[in-house]
Amino acid sequence: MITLHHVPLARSLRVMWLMEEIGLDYEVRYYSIRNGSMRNPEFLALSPAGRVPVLEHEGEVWFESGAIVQLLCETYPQAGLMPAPGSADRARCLELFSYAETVGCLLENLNLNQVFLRPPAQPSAVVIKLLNARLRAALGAMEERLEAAYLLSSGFSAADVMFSYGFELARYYVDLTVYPRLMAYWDRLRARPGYLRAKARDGAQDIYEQDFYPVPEGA
Ligand SMILES: N[C@@H](CCC(=O)N[C@@H](CS)C(=O)NCC(=O)O)C(=O)O
Repeated sequence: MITLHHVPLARSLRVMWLMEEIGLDYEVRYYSIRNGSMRNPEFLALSPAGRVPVLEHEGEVWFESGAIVQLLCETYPQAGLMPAPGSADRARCLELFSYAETVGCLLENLNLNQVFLRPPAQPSAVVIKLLNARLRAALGAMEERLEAAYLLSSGFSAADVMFSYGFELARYYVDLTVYPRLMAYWDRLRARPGYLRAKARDGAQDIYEQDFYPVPEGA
């Protein structure tokens, strides 16, 4: 029995997509960041910081998307989605898991400043400008480094699932067309049947009300 605790378009989408790539059967419990459902005691007992994803997997409870993705890859090694310890791409894969969260933290802070904060807690235009520049630098560096069809030379992997999730949110803050190699790569990923099955179960996002959130004037 596998249950994913999920918010549409949140980092739990990484886990959902990975489970589709592996071919697992799972149930989904849906939450919203906006409606208080993530503050109920039952959920907080599973997730110490009240965040998604949480995965209940055969009687165990796992949180943190990177850890869950790694645990799933190790539990189902036949899927071949993560290089084994000692293999050539292992270091690159683990670096990318953490790099994905470097990008994730920038996006989370942009979300806080430009989506969730409301007056009188005015967001700082200078902080937004800085976060946006750091996000563009992190994506630009990957645009320069991307040389093959996927991030690892061994082919499609969990590193692609972890990292490319950032595009789902970055598109609200950055003109992604300035990264043509990354966008061709993302198009390749989004054509995968596993991704399409995950998006069909993702649900309607209620995080963003606008299609794009520019850096405020005067920053
Ligand atoms: N490092 C954690 C971050 C989890 C996280 O912050 N999830 C967000 C959604 S993407 C969340 O649950 N936010 C709810 C909140 O901040 O109240 C992971 O990768 O799982």
